[in-house]
Amino acid sequence: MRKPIIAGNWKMNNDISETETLINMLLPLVAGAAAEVVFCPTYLGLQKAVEMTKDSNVGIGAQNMHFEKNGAFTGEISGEMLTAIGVKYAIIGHSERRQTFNETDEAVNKKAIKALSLGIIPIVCCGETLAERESGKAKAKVVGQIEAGLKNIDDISKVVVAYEPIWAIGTGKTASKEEANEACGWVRETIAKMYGQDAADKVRIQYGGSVNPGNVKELMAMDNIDGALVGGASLKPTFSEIVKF
Ligand code: G2H
Repeated sequence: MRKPIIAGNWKMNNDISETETLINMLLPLVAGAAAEVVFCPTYLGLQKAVEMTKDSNVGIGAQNMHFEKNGAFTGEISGEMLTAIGVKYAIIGHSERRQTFNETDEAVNKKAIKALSLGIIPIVCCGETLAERESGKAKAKVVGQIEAGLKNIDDISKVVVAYEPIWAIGTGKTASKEEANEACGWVRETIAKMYGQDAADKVRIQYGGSVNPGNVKELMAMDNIDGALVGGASLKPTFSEIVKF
């Protein structure tokens, strides 16, 4: 059985003191959740977040990481720096990073491999644009991202994949549970071709894109959906309703 994993992607929201306030508010509310719960604040809030959650059921994740250890990479943070402060997860290849910061499948792959080598669980994102969905190219896009982004992985069972259709991100538009499940199925099928069915059956696949307390239950009931990557709704007290779906 795959343990559900629900992660809050706080994106570029909350300074350190707001991060502290949000954690203080959410911690008691998410306590006792059956799902694995992850908060992903900004880089600036990570250390505080790790300290504040150390005796709780919440793990802390970064929203990105570089694949090199150190060097002339202005503005970047390495996986080694994250593990040094106790960060346990890293979102990799979110569509906002792919679109706004030109992150490629090749970089996603290097980051995923590096994260795993350090014991960080990578949450690797994939998903198609509206134009790709409308022109029947959604499956090809998702399969291509998984083939390129998840090649040469030693232990695929540790990887978490987030399927996030770009047209459903922050738009209030959610993929139907059937559409979401079908696409998560493409992800599992591709991983099965690459690493075998047994390994693919262990990989947790999240759906992301306007997940909220009202739609989480039906999404989580689908056989290929093992969790959620939640943006806007993870900044509110009702995030607890999502993790306790
Ligand atoms: C998709 C999601 C979180 P939201 O980006 O990764 O954001 O839930 O606001 O659509």
